[in-house]
Amino acid sequence: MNRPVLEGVRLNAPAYVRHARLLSWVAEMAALTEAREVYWCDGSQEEYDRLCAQLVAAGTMKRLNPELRPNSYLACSDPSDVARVEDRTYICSQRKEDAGPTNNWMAPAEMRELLQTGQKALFRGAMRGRTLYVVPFSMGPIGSPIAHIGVELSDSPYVAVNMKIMTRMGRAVLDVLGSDGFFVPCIHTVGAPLEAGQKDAAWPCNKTKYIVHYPETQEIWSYGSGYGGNALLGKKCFALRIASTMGRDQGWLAEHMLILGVTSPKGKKYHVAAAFPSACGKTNFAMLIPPAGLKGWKVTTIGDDIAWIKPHADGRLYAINPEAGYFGVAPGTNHKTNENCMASLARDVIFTNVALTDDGDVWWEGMTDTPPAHLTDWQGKDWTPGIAKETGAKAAHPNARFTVSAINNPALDAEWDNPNGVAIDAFIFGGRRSTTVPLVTEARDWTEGVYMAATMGSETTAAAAGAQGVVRRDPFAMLPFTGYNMSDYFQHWLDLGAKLQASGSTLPKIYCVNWFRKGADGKFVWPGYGENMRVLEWMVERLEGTGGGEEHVFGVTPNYEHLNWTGLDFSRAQFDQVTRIDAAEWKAEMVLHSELFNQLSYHLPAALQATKSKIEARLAA
Ligand code: SAT
Ligand code: MN
Repeated sequence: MNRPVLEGVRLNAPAYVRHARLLSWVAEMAALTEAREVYWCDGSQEEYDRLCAQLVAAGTMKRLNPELRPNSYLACSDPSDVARVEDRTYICSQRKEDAGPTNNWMAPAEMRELLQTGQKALFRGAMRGRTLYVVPFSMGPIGSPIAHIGVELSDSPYVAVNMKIMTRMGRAVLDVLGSDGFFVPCIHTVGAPLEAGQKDAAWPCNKTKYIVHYPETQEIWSYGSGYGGNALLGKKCFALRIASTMGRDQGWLAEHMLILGVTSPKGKKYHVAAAFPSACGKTNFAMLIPPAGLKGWKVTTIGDDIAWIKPHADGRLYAINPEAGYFGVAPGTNHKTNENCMASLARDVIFTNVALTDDGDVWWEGMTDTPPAHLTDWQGKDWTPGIAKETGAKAAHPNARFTVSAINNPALDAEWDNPNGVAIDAFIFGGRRSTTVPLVTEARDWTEGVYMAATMGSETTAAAAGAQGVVRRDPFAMLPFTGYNMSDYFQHWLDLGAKLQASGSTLPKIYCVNWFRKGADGKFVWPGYGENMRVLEWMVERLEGTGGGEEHVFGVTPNYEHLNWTGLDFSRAQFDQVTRIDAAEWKAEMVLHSELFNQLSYHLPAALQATKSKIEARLAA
């Protein structure tokens, strides 16, 4: 085979790389970005340790005290680069209508000119003075019929080590890829070329940022950020935005969902996939420990953020977690809210933007009731409870994260790595709403469930740059992640349901939940966390046909008697606070549904309009 040669740069491809298109693409990108050298990641532990040591030497990461937090690191980002940048995220389809009104769009040719082909294209020379890391990764168990392969080229070693934890990464992937397998090319640069003699920043990045997807050619181009979903391109960019378009074309679903196993005291196991927006407790729900009063129930984790779901020959929907690790929100995580998560974080973790204790461990808001007397905050400044009281300064950034392998999780489901996935029995959709939306509602049918998911609203969080706590519509918790027209995405869900139903299979039940209703005192009424098991138990009873419920304007909700209250002091009045359906609130809510449907009028499925009219008629009656 002819191996491409670059002028001045050796491609350095190991002999096991046999894929001609991959080799020529790497050569082309190395030439465009003028990378100093090319390094192919093999995914070994030795490589991970070496790159981490290099990041420590460069000042990007600190090694934590090995006695307190073995094999763990703290990275602190540039204060301007702390979350996903939705306003800099683009879907560049040929037709604007195919990106739809919820995505930023630019014509592919125009975007390519800006990033790639123009005289002043941003990627030209963007990696000067840096190493280009070739990161081959599999989303899903290597070789699984539900999995897909990507290759990320990045000038960030921080990205390379995070990808090692978050995906199945390295040589084994190239072995599956062979000489002509399909992969999604993902190119990422922090956009901070180094001139000869220039000292590097601890967290290089660029004020200008572009997170770009070309759905038709299935490419990802990311410029200027080193953080999270902007830079770890297997996650939101591939596993949601590009994969959702693959799913539309191939008849499957790529969803912003955790997957959990729930086993009843009788030993019967169900699988639930649940969609919540970023930073609304997906990781906590996926690792839930049932309260003492609900003895015999067990929850196990398959995934905490993303589900790829494909119809199986048996007529059911099977899901895999395409990821191999968790990139979760640290603040608020503690032994009470998520014991399994705390255990997962005992070792082998990369923390980003949490605070450093004086003895070389980590701390974040909510980890302990009493904060340490002194910390170094995520920006490297002195922090004390006194300073915090005076200035409101947070020790950890609200979107501080941990990166940790799934195998550290004591509640990991035995099937988590099963290449065939697990059969889904129920879907849950949930937003963060202080008012209006009841604790739990069951959809009467698939269409009503799709309507609930499509019209879901949620208060914004620190996971995305911008204002926080504002209610916005977040259909299917996919607003920032659907790689095509949102109305076409709704239609895809309806079509898939109709197809499965026509084949005679029982569709998963669909539920809408809200853990976040607040009382007049501004405090959450529902205790949440492990107590959410009570709602899960009710769902399982509904699946088994034994659970009670009462029909109302938009679905079925349990009465106080229908939930198991053993071991929890939760009064009828409190239950009423979290389940009450207030007609005036719902009339106002329906106005917001109308606004959404107006925005999405192009290709909006008629079945959803019809469902809306029915709800409005019931509300008016
Ligand atoms: O930064 S990420 O996009 O990976 C996290 C999130 O927003 O869910
Ligand atoms: Mn997420």
